[in-house]
Order: sequence, then structure tokens, then C-alpha cells
Amino acid sequence: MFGKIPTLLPALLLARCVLSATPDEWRGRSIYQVVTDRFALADNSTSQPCDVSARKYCGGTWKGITNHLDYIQNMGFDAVWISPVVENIENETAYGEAYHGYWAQDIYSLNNHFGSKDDLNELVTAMHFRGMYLMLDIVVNHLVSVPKNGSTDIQTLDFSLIQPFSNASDYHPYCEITDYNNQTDVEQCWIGDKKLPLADLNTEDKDIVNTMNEWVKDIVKKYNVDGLRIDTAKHIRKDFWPEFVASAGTFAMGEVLSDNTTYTAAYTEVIGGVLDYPTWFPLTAAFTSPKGNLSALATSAVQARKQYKNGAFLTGAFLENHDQPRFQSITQDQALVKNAMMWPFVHDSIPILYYGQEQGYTGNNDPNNREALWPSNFDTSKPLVNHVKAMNAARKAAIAANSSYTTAPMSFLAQSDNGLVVSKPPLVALLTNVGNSSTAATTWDIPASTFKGSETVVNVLDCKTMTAAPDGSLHVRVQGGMPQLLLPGSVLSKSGNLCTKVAAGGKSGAGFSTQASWSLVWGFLGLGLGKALMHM
Ligand code: ABC
Ligand code: CA
Repeated sequence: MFGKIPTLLPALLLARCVLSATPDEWRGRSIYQVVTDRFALADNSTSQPCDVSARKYCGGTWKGITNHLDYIQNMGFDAVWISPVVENIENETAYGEAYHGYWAQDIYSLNNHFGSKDDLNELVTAMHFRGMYLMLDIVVNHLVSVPKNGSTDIQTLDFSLIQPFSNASDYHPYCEITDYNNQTDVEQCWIGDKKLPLADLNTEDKDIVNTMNEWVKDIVKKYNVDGLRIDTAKHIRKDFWPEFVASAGTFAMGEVLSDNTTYTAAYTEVIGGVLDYPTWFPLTAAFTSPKGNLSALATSAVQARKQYKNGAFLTGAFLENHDQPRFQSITQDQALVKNAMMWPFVHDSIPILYYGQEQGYTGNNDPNNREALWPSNFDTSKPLVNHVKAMNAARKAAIAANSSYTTAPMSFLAQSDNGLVVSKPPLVALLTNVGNSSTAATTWDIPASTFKGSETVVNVLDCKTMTAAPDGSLHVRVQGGMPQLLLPGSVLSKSGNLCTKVAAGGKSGAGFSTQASWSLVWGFLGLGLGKALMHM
């Protein structure tokens, strides 16, 4: 394994120069989403309070992220999505300060609340050294200038404060989006409200388009970005995106906030990836209570798979993000929580975990869902941290064992009112929404030929083993409403990081992660070998 790396190196370097990271290189990744201001302080302290309701900067920085990469990587993540990095308005607005980063004022400068150019470079270098990818959040749809003296008068906007689009004519004439079913309004009217209108860039103008295409190309190159999360993607005409994404030269995922699969699917054609919002709605509903509808979730997932350009691959699956109430603001039944959290990790999509979910955070709507992480002390003994760790490790083990894991679609083996069996060989996920207090004797019935006859199967969430029937079927009792995540013991490596005591696989199995070999490669780069080349 190690012997191969030096011969691979030139090819990898070349790939890195031409394209930051291809969509295919993202397939097997797992993303941790961070709001930079709320993740970690530069000085590593954890006692500084952060009052979310004040909507002000709380002090998180890029250095803070760099210093806590172990925390992220030890949970099994190999990519981090960070909130927007460009300079924002400094004003105190009706909605507080721009701590989230979505109110850009100068797209050519960095937001110095989060650190310096060197700090950002240091973060990216440290991530690459570990074999991790950086996904940058970017906004094209709007820039911001604040109405004067707390007024709601659009006429008072001073566009000259905005860089590089300093004229009123660089923006669509003001109108508020009142009808989200009117696509022209969605694209050409302004989001926000009169207290804080987000000036809608005239993305029909050729010069503006060219400037934005150049900007994205430069920022991706300058900071060695591996992928993009594109904000407000549905608010710009679809035919803007192909050239923009090509110019970026990297994998991109668009944010299309919609519960409509057909509507969202259209953006997979022009951007490549999207955040899978259409599946998020039924996902949340399915696990909110035992009354939730699991078959609606499965139906929606199948529909999405059929309509998205690459199936669900290259889309982002998530249970939480910075715009929606955290799942634990809806229910704190830990069985429901663990089931819901498992979905993104056993899906075809790239799983995304929003920081704080692993610590059991419960914030509801924006701004309450943007809690500081440092008061948690980055405690790695929390049950949900271990839950996430096991799910990431199981997914990596499955990817290592099956070369078509990230291209062969998931299937639903069995389904009942309160149970769902998801199969992605060699992984089988058992989900239920009966909840923690259920005493009903429920079973998941896994059909014949799912496993090898009489093989040992491990639930990696508690490392307990069971034996498949001679025909490869299995009947598993639900206990306390908890989900189960099954892998054949033969897929688990004795020297790996998952249920090693019951693992039956050898060294070359799932234990030696591709992450380790990537770390080695990026290690070389970090040490300077490829540095010059990388900036070509
Ligand atoms: C601030 C305050 C909020 C306040 C708001 C008016 O102003 O913090 O408390 O309510 C950034 C900040 C926010 C800030 C906004 C506006 O800017 O993070 O804190 O809110 O100043 C992206 C980002 C988001 C970011 C922006 C702006 C865009 O992820 O963090 O916000 O750069 C629309 C956009 C979507 C956008 C979202 C916030 O607004 O499409 O890109 N997210 C319907 C529409 C959606 C719409 C949504 C708004 O309403 O279809 O297009 O999203 O709430 C139903 C739901 C509907 C839902 C539909 C699909 O389903 O009930 O709400 O969506 O079931
Ligand atoms: Ca627009």
C-alpha cells in the first residue's frame, strides 16, 4: 500500500493543479459543516459566553478550526464546509451583525473577524496535510449595503460601499419576493426585507457574469479550495451556473431551498450537486414521532434518485443546518434522534453533519441554532459523538469493501409502518421510529440472500454480533427504538477502528483507511515537495 504512493504522486499533483477536486473525488467523503464564528476560538479557551439571541460576532476563527481539526477528523469526517469568508458589512443591522458571513460587501477582501489570509491558508494546508477537503460557502446572488440610520428606505442604500459592484445599475430594480412560485420574482427580486434588503445582483449582465466567473476561479485557486457550497442557487437563472461552475473548476453543491424534487432536480443539471432539501422535509417528518411516515421518506428518496442527474450521488444529505431548527428542538427522544441522524450516513448522498449536533444541541430557529461549540469543551465522550464516529467508520468500511459502493444506488429491503431496512452492500441499516419508550415487540425482517448464509453480522453501533440464517436472512428485534447498523464481521478489520474485538477481517480490510494514504500524500505536499507546483 505504502509502496504505491510515490508513483502516484506526480499524477495527484497534476490533478490538483488542473482541478481542485472532481465530483468523483467527493463521492466517498463525509462533510462537517461549521459556522466559523461559532465553532472555536483562536486561543482555545472555552469559557467565553456567546449569546445567540444578540446575533453578534462571538469570536470563532479559522485558527480555531485549525486547532480543532483532530476533533473533526477523529469523528471520521474528511471534509469541512466553512461559512463564507469574504468581507461583510460591519453595521449593526435590524438582524444583528454579519457573523454568519452571508452579507458580503467586498468580495475581494477577507472577513478579518475570522483571521488573516495567512490563517485561512494555514487552515487549508493543515486540512490537506490530513487528507481533508475544504468546502467553501459562497454567495453570488446578492451583496449588501444597509439602509441609512435604521430606515427602511431603499433610496438610502449607498452602493458605492460595495466592491466591485458599486452602482445601483449593477443590481436588479428593487422588488421583494412575494410569490415563491413565480420564478422570475425568485430570480430577479431581492431576498431579505426592507429592514435589511439583500441587493440582488444583475446576473443577466455580461460584464457582471464575467467578473463573477473570474472571481470564483481566483478564490478557488488562491485558497486551494476543494469544493463549493453555493448559496441561494435558485435565485439566479439556471443558465448562469454551468459556466460559473466550469470556471470554478471544482465540485459544487447548490443550496436550493425547496421541498419539490422536480424543481430541485433541474439544478443538478446545471450545478452538478445540490443539498438534498426535498428529502430533508420527509426525513424530519418521518422521525419526529412514531406517527411519522417512513414510507413517504423512502418514496421521496426514490423519486429524488430518479430525477437528480447523478442519482442521489453528489448531493448532500443532512438532518440539520444553520437555517433550520435543530432536530432536537423537535424531539429529544434519543432513539428517534439516533435514527434520524443515521439516514444521511446510509444514503447514496454525501453525508453532512452540522456542528453541534454531535454535542446534542437543541437550538430552534435562526439565530438559536447557531450556538457556540466551545462551551461543550469539544467533549468526545458524548453518546452522539460516538454515534457519528461509528456511522462514519461503517461507511468507510463499506466503501473499502465494495468498489461500487459510491456508484450503486441504495435499495429498501423491507418496510413497515414503523420500520425501514436500507441496503447498500455490504451495509444494512435498520431504522425505526417507534421511539425510546416503545415496548411493542417489533422486528426488522431482512430477506434471504442479504447476507452470506450463516455469516457473523455485527451491529457496529454496539458491537453485538448475530448470525445470519443459512439462507442469508435475518430477523432482528428492535430494542428501545434504537437503530442498528449491520456489517458482516468479515468486512471489519481486526486492526481497524470499529468493533475490533469481533472483527474477522484482515489488515488490508476496512482498517487501513484511504484517509491514511491520502494523509501521507498530502503530508508530502505539506512538507513542501509539491508546494510550488500547487500554486501553478
Ligand atoms: C435574517 C435573520 C432571520 C430573519 C431573516 C428575515 O433575516 O437572521 O432571523 O428571519 C443569511 C443569514 C440569516 C439572515 C438572512 C437574511 O441572511 O444566515 O440569518 O436572516 O438576511 C441561504 C443561507 C442563509 C442566508 C442566506 C442569505 C441564504 O443558507 O443562511 O441567510 O445569504 C430563502 C432562500 C434560501 C436562504 C433562505 C434564508 O431564504 O431561498 O437560499 N438560505 C421558502 C422559500 C425559500 C426561502 C424560505 C425562507 O421560504 O421557498 O426559498 O429560502 O424562509 C416550507 C417552508 C418555507 C420553505 C418551503 C420550501 O417549505 O415553510 O419556509 O421555503 O415548508
Ligand atoms: Ca437573484
